[in-house]
Amino acid sequence: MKLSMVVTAQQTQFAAATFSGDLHHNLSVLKQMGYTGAELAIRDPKQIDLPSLSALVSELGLAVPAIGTGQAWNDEGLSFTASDPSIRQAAIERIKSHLPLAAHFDAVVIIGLIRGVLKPGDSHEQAMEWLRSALKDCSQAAEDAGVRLALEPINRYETSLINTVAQGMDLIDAVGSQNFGLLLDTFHMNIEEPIIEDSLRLCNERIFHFHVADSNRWSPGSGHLDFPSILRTLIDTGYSGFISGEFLPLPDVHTAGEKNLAYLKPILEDIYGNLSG
Ligand code: LER
Ligand code: MN
Repeated sequence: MKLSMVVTAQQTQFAAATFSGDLHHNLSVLKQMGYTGAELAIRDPKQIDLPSLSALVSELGLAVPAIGTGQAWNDEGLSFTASDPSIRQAAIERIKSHLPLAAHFDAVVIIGLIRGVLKPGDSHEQAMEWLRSALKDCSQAAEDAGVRLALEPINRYETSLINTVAQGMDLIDAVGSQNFGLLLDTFHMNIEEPIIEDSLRLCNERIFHFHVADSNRWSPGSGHLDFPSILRTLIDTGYSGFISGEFLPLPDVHTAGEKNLAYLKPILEDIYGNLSG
């Protein structure tokens, strides 16, 4: 079963970076729990020793389905839509610098908050133009590297740039690359999408990656989201990638990770059992 969790490879201020701290320890714990993948949040690939990371991941037999890049915004302020062109360019170069790592692991590269956050008075139209241009540039490089990019619609309290799946689909049309799709996150969808299942169907084969958290951003099963229905719809779209846990480490990281697995496994077994039966 393709279940993963977000693990941060470098220290960050992001609250829902579920596992942070010693990477070797965290990946081992994840494996022991029964996860088969680790989504790695990496602020700067330059500071990652690929041979040792690769050896660690293969020793544990874990897949790396996705690489999160949002820490470059959170911790360094890099953004595709900053008014300073040198910051925009640095953000583009940072995303491109993830491509060799992503190609190595066959992971998608996540475009989260590196798209930027508008300040009061900034022009939304101008920001969207910079965003489209950055994404075209990065998608071309991603195509050349054989890597897929997944932009995550993020709720309105974190950014005003691409909150919904429909806005994400418009961006996909504008960017015009087969290698550019979306990462959908049930926490954000619960805030922004009128009917989560309809939005999953709208995105369909452009769902490149999937984050799960419940309505309160605790692990699935802790809030009011209808995961049996959401996951059935997701799998009906043909999605065969990882279902990646990105939730608050509450009441503690271990309990949250165990609860996620214990809650999702029977739901997925039921869905897959019905598909094959
Ligand atoms: C990252 O995947 C995410 O969901 C955002 O909330 C980051 O700010
Ligand atoms: Mn997310």
